[in-house]
Amino acid sequence: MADDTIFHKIIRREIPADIVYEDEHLIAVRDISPQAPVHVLFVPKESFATLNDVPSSQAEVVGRLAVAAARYAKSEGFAEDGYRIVMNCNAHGGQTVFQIHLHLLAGAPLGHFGT
Ligand code: DGP
Repeated sequence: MADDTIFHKIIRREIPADIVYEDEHLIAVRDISPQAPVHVLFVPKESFATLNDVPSSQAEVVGRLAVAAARYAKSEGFAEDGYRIVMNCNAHGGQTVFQIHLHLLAGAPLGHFGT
């Protein structure tokens, strides 16, 4: 169901999670299977299964995720060293949870990809 993913359950406090930030628009939780020393997921409270489902009129939903990730990086002191943000979409993108979310990866040099 569109509003019954693992992230909706975390937002509703139905399952435990390591929540590092929350406001009226979004929640940020540590990834259960971290791919970097810092791996935090920024999830909007509005339901969108994939990035394909976000209309232009609601572009701020995605913008808020990116700005919240950058603010978190600054607050945790790794913004200067840098970080990566990623949003996977559908099968070829490797998306496994169908509520949009931004991955923030940091804490070590991540190397280049896609080249
Ligand atoms: P994606 O592949 O882009 O859909 O990323 C989904 C991420 O969600 C993946 O990195 C693992 C993470 N994840 C899956 N289940 C849970 C969970 O129950 N709790 C937390 N914190 N993260 C989860």
